[in-house]
Amino acid sequence: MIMRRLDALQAVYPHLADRIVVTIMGAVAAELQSIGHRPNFFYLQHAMGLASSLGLGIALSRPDRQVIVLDGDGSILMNLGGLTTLARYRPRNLVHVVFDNESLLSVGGFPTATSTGSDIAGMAAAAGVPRTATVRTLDEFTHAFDEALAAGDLTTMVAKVDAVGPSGYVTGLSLLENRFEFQRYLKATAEPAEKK
Ligand SMILES: Cc1ncc(C[n+]2csc(CCOP(=O)(O)OP(=O)(O)O)c2C)c(N)n1
Repeated sequence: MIMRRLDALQAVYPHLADRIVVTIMGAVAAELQSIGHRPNFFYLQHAMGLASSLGLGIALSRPDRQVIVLDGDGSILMNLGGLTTLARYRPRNLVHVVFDNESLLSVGGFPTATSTGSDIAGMAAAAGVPRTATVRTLDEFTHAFDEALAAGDLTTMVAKVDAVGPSGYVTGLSLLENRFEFQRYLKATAEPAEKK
């Protein structure tokens, strides 16, 4: 049986409590919220492909914190150059998780290039990302995730998941509320000298 993204999220949810989390929009954002929203979670709307770039900026400006990016195959395929920028700056506090369901699930389920063999972990490695992996089972996923948190280096891990999503995509959290709450969270947890 193919791993479900919701199960993967549930398995690592406790590790997200005290880390900065950025997700893409759509299915993964709704699934994470269904487990439980937190002020340290930001769901990047509309700007498809740029969650890893936003995560890069946060990771570079907050070296004191670990940043987790929850990405999708369709999204990162729209921003492959982002992998080269990630590798160039190599934030050691960034864990980039790509849930690869081989589909643009959130807009109706159109097959992406990973369904015909494109290898995102391979592309990340070729871009220069020092730690990469592709995992297929929940055990492999939780193990690779724990290792990435402990490694203290930039990791892109691709989790092959089933192309199933939540029953609905609209949640009770508005885009602006999330934006301001997340900004307040980052400011409140910054070192005193950084507070402005
Ligand atoms: C630039 C841009 N193009 C298209 C869209 C529409 N769109 C929103 S989510 C999505 C699919 C995302 O696919 P993927 O990253 O594989 O995640 P999944 O939905 O499969 O979880 C698309 C095409 C968008 N938001 N921005």
